[in-house]
Amino acid sequence: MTIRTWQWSLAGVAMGITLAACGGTRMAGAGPDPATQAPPSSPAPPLTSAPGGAFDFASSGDAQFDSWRAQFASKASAAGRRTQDIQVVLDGLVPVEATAQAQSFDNQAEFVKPIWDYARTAVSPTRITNGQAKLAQNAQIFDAIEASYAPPREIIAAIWGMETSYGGFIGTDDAPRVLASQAAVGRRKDFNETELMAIMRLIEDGSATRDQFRKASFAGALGQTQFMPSSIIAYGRDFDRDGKKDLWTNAGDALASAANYLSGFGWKENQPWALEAVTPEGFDYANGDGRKLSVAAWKAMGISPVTPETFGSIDPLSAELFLPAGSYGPAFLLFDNFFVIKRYNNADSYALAIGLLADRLAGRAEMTRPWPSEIQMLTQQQAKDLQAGLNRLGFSAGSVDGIIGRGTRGALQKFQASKGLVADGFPTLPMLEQVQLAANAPPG
Ligand SMILES: [Ca+2]
Repeated sequence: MTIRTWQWSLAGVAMGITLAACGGTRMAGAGPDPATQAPPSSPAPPLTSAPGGAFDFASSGDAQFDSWRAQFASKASAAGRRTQDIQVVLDGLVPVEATAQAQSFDNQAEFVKPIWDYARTAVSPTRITNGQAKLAQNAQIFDAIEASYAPPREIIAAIWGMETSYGGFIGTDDAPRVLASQAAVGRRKDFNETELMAIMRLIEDGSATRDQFRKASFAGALGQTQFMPSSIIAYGRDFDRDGKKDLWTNAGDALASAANYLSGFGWKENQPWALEAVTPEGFDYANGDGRKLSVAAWKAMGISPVTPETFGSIDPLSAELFLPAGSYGPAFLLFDNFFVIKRYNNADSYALAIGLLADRLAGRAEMTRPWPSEIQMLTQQQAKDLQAGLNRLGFSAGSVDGIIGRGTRGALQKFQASKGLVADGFPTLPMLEQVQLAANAPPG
């Protein structure tokens, strides 16, 4: 969860700390798992420790990793973390192989599948059935959570279902290992180091044990509702009041934490996350450019929200028109709560899937307009080509990363409008060809 925007910033700042190499005795029982230990490089790098010799890490066999670890251990110590916690979190780590790690991130479903494939998978009949059963089994927990926090139970249940199949699979990666592996190569270094220090704090205050952090996602997210360590500190709840925020094995703790997180980011009670909207014939799709208007204003433009139930008067609410499949599929009016869901995972497809699953868990009907089935989506390389072409033409699509987000869609809409095409901002193969044709045309 939380800030899964994988624009890895190279935030590494040379720390300029010179550490004295020194030999040391290994602590008994603190060695790396022999099954995962990489063979030592030749010559093996020396053991390193902080000034004063407070730390004693076994070499990982990766000099860059060992160097980063020694520097980070000193930094954590200077920040007030206890030596024993620094030692237990960082010792025995062997970095994740760079290629395996990159593949994990490249395979993030949010950015590879068409949004409707993602939504279809996310809102599968099995997940709806299981979710309804979980809501029934945990009715008392959900009653109490709904009474204390703003979001409705179906939204919390949808997050639970999406993140870990309702607690069925919480991950098998070691959070310190995956966070450290990224930090050591300078990927989102500040972010990952902050999360490592949060792990040390959680161990220090007795909230969790080192072993619990061995059950994480490949990105270091933890427990049944997949919190990053710093989010456990900031938003975690001890629902059953046993003194621990146990998001791993206690469903109440995990669900109350998720509800508290969404409340903290401003969930508005009794407002929808989105409503499906029917667009009129001849609608100007350029209005779906991220602008926010009142529902009353959208209605005046011929947009009809499909309102399965009353949320009170929605006319004054501010909403954005979202056309995830352009002119080829359903349209939505997005309300503030949609953007609160994105604080959990910053992808439109994720927030859409959570909302649609929650709607089904609440017993609402399927969308009136189906997702398209016959459109060929762009590959990631073609998406990059589209972005590069739009940038070249002066329609700013932002960074050429192959991720079709709002920036790319907005730029494509401007291009389409300039050519007198249906300006729906939807990237199809024929649209890429048009952009490339224009971008490669000789000037003048
Ligand atoms: Ca608890």
